[in-house]
Amino acid sequence: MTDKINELLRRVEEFRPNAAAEIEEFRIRILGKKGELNALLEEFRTVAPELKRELGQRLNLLKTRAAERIAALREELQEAAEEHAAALGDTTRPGTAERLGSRHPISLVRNRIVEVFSRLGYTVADGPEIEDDWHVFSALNFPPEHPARDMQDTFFIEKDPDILLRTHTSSIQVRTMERQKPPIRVICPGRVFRNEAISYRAHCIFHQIEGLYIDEGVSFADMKQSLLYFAKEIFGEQTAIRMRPSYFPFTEPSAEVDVSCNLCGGKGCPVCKGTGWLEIMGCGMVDPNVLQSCGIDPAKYSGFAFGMGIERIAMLKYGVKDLRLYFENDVRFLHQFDEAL
Ligand code: 2NM
Repeated sequence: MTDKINELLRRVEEFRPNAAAEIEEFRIRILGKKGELNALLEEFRTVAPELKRELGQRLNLLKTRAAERIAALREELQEAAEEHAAALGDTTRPGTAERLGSRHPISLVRNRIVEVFSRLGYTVADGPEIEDDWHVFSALNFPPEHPARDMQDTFFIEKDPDILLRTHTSSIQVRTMERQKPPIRVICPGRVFRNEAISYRAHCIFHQIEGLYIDEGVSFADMKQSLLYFAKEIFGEQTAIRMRPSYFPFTEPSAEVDVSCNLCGGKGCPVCKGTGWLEIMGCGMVDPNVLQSCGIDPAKYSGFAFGMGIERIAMLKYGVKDLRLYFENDVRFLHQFDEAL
């Protein structure tokens, strides 16, 4: 019997629980009504009287030790759990909300323009930012001595043959015409690069969006109506447009498009410099030389094209006064456009 008591005492001392449930299980097994201690007490009744004193003391010791050990283990486990919880913090508390990012105003305006033209059946085309002379200048009817081909205006990467950063997204349209048969209706957004001194109204990198529509019998009137629809969608239903004669190497005839000034309703104000009109884009009928260069028969097909600076449209829409803000990515500037458009 002494051996049994010692053995049980050893198990009590060596017990290492991992969870509260294991302690309770252990307690029931040892100290419970049908537990091992009670089994020993039962046996105790049958031992010889001369052994009772000694064994009784041992059994009492076992009982106290077991109770103490179980209480201590419970406390230990509880403390460990509290420490863990303190390290985690209160996991039931609502978290602090992270401020979401927002779309860049240039992306917002680009998406909006693309959406308007997609309703007119245009699809988006893309092309490389690093281009060759053909797709940026020659195919677009730029004469060999045109100033845009100068180092002053264009970033050249290699000379002979000329490899350069595109100065307009028209190069995408040249690639589209070379690849696709009419009818063609594409809208081409992208970054363009010009060697210019940076100021509040000029940057060496900016964003353009150009459109091109080629089919049999496309007229200047089609262009005017499409651009009027566009202007109303972007600047509001009350918007009027006017066209002024202009010149581009790739279109003939060419025009600048103005929209009526929304701020003064056309009466004249500081934003429109008293004219009542704001310039938003250039446009024109694609020059037959360009169609020819791109493998499209100018005797059969005609088309119009237009191009605008996304920064400029965004400035007019949001009243941004300094172009450089678009490139600094100051979140205080960017977050103003969270819910815009
Ligand atoms: C503009 C103004 C007028 C234009 C022309 C072409 C192409 F490739 F068809 F010849 N693409 N874009 C164009 C015409 C661009 O931007 C102010």
